[in-house]
Formats: sequence, structure tokens, C-alpha cells
Amino acid sequence: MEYSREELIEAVSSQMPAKRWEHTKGVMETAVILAKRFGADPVKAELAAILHDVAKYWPVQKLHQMMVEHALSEELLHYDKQLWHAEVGAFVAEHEYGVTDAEVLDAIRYHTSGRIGMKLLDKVVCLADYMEPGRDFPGVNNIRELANHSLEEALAAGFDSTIGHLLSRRQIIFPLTVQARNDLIKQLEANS
Ligand code: DGI
Ligand code: FE
Ligand code: FE
Repeated sequence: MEYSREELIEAVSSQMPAKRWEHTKGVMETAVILAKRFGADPVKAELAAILHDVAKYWPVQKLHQMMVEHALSEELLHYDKQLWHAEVGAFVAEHEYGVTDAEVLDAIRYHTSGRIGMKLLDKVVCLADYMEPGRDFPGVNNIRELANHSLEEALAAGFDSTIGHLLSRRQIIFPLTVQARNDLIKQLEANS
């Protein structure tokens, strides 16, 4: 079935608590603003934002089952469950909601970890997820200020914040998260 924007919004919002839907609306709004600011496609950015957390509240067992059944990232299974909703979200976007655009699917897939060589749309959606108006964590205002002029500076600060938070709680860090962060720093150094 082809989903209109409104049908997609209805389908996704019914799969999460009201508060998470508020977050998603914030990411949609912010992703559009950032896309316009930094030259990404606002329609693609909003579509990725609508779907980015579609699987966030699915039972962990179901996420695990889908990862195995559909041979999604084997490596991710060895890391924190919090990371799984992004990979499953991209799969669901494609196979349940008929999204065919590879850029949109990748922006969903990498919205939590990032990746080496993040594309413009990946960066916009990932940063929107960090700084949407409902987010409140130490340093978020700094990220918002950086985002006024640099997508990469703001996103690097976002990754630093996540990694710092994980370190402080002695959590295991997914290697791709660190690689994504290092790669952004390299891009910033190369452009300075
Ligand atoms: O889904 P959201 O809450 O909107 O945001 P998100 O998709 O960025 O997920 C954030 C969660 O994922 C948060 O609890 C931290 C966790 N996370 C992100 N990267 C890593 C990670 N957890 C571990 N253990 N390792 C990571 O590399
Ligand atoms: Fe997420
Ligand atoms: Fe999110």
C-alpha cells in the first residue's frame, strides 16, 4: 500500500506513547529547518524523521527476532538493544511503508550510531534527533548554537555528549559510534 504523509503519521504515531510522538514531531520540524539551512532535501528529511523511531517501542524480543529473521546487522546483536530500533526502523520503512529512497532509509538506519562518511541527510536527521525542541540534556543549547552555523560542529558535539554519557555510565560503546565521531572530527580538521 502507498502511504500518504497523513497516513504515515497516523500509522507511526499509533505505535508509540504520546511523549515519543511529541519527540518525533520535534525531529520532523527541526529536520526540515536544518535541511533548508544546510541544503538537504526537506521532504526527504521530514520523511526520515517521521519514521526514525518507528520501532523504538517495539518489544526487544520482536526487534531481535526481526534482526535475525531478515538477516539485518549481525554485529549490532552484540551491542546495546537501544541501537536496534534504528536498523529495524529502516527495514520497516522499506518493507511496511514502501519507502524506496536509499538516502531516506540510510538516514533512518544510521540515526543513532552515525557512520563513517555520513551523508548530508544522515547528518541532518541525526542532529535533529539531538536538538529538537523537546530535548533537554546538559550541552543541548550549545549544540543548538553550533547548529546555527555548522552542521558538523553541532553533530560532533552531539556525539561527544553521547559518548561521554556512555563512558560515565560504563556502558559498552558501539564501535561505529566512535568511528562516526572520529570521522566528523577529521572532516572538521580538513576544513579548518
Ligand atoms: O531514539 P532516541 O532516544 O530519540 O535517540 P537515539 O536513537 O539516538 O538513541 C539514543 C539511545 O541510544 C541512548 O539511550 C544512547 C544509546 N546509544 C547510542 N549510541 C550508543 C548507545 N548505547 C550504547 N550502549 N552504545 C552506543 O554506541
Ligand atoms: Fe532513535
Ligand atoms: Fe529519536
